[in-house]
Amino acid sequence: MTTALTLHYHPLSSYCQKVLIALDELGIAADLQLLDLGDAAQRAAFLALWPTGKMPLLIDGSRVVPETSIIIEHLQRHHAAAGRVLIPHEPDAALEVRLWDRLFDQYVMTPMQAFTADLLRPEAKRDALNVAQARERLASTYALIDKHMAGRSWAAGEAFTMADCAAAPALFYAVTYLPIGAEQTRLNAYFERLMARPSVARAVDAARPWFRFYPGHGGLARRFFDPEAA
Ligand SMILES: N[C@@H](CCC(=O)N[C@@H](CS)C(=O)NCC(=O)O)C(=O)O
Repeated sequence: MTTALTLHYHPLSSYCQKVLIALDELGIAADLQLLDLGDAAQRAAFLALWPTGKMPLLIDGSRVVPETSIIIEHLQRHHAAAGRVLIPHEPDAALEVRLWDRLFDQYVMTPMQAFTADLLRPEAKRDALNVAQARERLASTYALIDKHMAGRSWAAGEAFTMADCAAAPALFYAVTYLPIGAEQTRLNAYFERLMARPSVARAVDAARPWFRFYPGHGGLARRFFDPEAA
């Protein structure tokens, strides 16, 4: 374990959760720096560090490491506890993990974020067409994942990988906008398997105090929002 790492993050952010889950799975300790992009001074300082302004951002000594999939590869390569792996060493198996990581980012996270972005806009600026397209994209990706999960425990096979780190927060928030169909039994089972994973459950626990600020919290199941009352 090392403590020379700093992660700029927010516990509510889906992409930050992706990396929190990876840190946990790889057995790595990092100094977690809460980032409030709504604060002008913090935003300016963060933009100076990394101009896309997207979190999370890993600082490893003098290295600035952006983009979640790159952060996770970096963490595995340089800091993972012995025997911990989220991207297999075998090249074809690694490619499958990168494929599903990318599919979850592009086709679940992105449409899910479109719903959130729309809710954050003033009523007059909302874009019904954009939201309808996001819903269609999510629906077609749910169908793809449901089919893909036949005979699999995790997105890329029998081991929990980076692809599952991406899937967990992406699906966690996506279902608040578009619930998984009852007939999508494999996707439903995968969702439950993800939520039961201790690293994922810990990321959800860390986010819970912030859930009331999540624009889609009306769709959040009571067992996540307020487990005591569920
Ligand atoms: N491709 C990026 C996406 C990161 C991302 O979208 N982060 C969101 C939070 S979940 C963010 O920083 N949003 C703030 C903004 O866009 O101002 C990655 O994988 O790191």
